[in-house]
Amino acid sequence: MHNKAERLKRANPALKANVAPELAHRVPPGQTVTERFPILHEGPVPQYDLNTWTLRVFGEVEEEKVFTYEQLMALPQTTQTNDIHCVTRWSKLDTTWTGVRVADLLPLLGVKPEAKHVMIHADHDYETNMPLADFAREDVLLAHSFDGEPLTDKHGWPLRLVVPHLYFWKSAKWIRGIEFMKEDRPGFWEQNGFHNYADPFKEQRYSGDDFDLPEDEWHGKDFD
Ligand SMILES: Nc1nc2c(c(=O)[nH]1)N[C@H]1C(S)=C(S)[C@@H](COP(=O)(O)O)O[C@H]1N2
Ligand SMILES: [Mo]
Repeated sequence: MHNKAERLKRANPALKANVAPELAHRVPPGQTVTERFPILHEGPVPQYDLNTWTLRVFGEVEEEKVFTYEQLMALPQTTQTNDIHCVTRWSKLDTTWTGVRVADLLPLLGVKPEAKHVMIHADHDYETNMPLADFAREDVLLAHSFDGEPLTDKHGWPLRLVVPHLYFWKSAKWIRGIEFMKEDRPGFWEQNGFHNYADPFKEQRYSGDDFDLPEDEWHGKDFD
């Protein structure tokens, strides 16, 4: 009986996910869909004054740049709807974000051809890395709003990254810097047992088998 259930799950992804069969292909293996919006991060929630908040662009660029919040808001704004997938096994479908597309910002940054990777710097001392090609994808957003409202403090106000095609830890909240790099370097979770690339459809959760994350921990967390 048990084995049959296991076989069925493998054969039919719709049984794996708690969603209608026509949505099942959007839910990566091992994920459960939630209507909630869990809140996950390390450390305290930062507070900012938008008059002094800045986003710094550095590393492999012609010259360092610092953007104010006002300057970013003056750039073309995009609203998009995408799914998000957290390594703690929740996925949320059809989340709507507004902000500046990285693809629209990149041409203004003078990125050197040697740059192949990026490190996203966020408060407090959070870092996450990805290939420049992934960062430059059309659906990667510097988001200031969720569902038409400014981000709540806990979800990353005033600015967070949204990288729909990778596990959600790559979508850094409270971002303050973008560093362009020749060589890859692991960020915070990538140094702490999480996969360096993090494709949810390939279940790239951890870099080794010995990593023991309580995968249901989000049930006990804050959410809205
Ligand atoms: N600055 C910062 N960004 C962060 C984190 C963090 O600890 N610090 N946690 C990451 C993780 S592990 C996840 S799952 C998502 C959670 O985003 P949410 O709280 O909006 O659901 O934020 C990511 N961004
Ligand atoms: Mo996470």
